Amino acid sequence: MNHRLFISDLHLCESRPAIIAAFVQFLENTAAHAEALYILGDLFEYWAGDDAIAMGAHQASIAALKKLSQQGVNIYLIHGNRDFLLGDSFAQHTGVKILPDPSLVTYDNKPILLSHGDTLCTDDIAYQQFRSEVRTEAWQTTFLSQPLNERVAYIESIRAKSEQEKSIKSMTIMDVNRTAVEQLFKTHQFPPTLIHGHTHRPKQHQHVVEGHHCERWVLGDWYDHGSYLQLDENGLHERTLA
Ligand code: LP5
Ligand code: MN
Repeated sequence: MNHRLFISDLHLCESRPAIIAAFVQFLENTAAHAEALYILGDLFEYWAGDDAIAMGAHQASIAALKKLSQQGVNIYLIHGNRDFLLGDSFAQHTGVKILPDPSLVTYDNKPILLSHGDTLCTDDIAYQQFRSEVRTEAWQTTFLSQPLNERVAYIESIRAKSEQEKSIKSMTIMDVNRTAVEQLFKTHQFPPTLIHGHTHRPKQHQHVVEGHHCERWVLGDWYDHGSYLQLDENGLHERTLA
């Protein structure tokens, strides 16, 4: 069976050229041999709108995504809290298919639930309030009607505010809430596997939800090195890039 790959939280930005190079290499050397690549959010440090494609800051990554999809690899993306403005133009330009959060897919006749993971951090009340505001169509239409440089400046100010607030939030508040995770498993008829990112705390967790054994795999970020999960006929495997 053809294998599939899962990544998240790369936070690609011009100031970290090594990670951009690692991502391009990963697409060319690793993802090119897969049947599908799932990007579970926060591919970019931030995405201010699809008109950023023309600005060229992410030229190498975008070209590599386009090449990979043209080679026949299915690329799927779930929005992260940093790049939820990735839209139809980005999808058309790259061939990436944007999936809703959460999405249920099947592999080897088994369901696998995919999410960015931020919706599970329900103890982070300030973040959830911020999230529900910026995810409305009205807010996004107003935001996207501003010039790109103003949007970028606004995002920089939110980033500063977010970093300041994160420094005083506990690690527990910023992790997923167990009840929210169990509710998600229940809503989707207890799939044996959930894969998500966002917390940057790569680990495999076991949950028993109403008697059902459910595994939760948390993806790692790409700050120090790249990492991904590979799914094949033998199950999920953690892989690290040199
Ligand atoms: O991303 P990460 O892991 O560092 O932190 C997240 C939460 N923070 C965010 C904010 C993003 O990092 C920055 C914005 C991304 C760009 C989006 C592009 C679209 C435009 C949006 C512009 C409004 O998501 C952080 C969580 C953390 O994950 C762990 O789960 O805690 O949440 C926060 O820290 C949010 C604060 O608690 C609330 C922020 C309120 C901002 C209020 C606006 C103030 C206006 C000031 C500017 C004039
Ligand atoms: Mn995130």
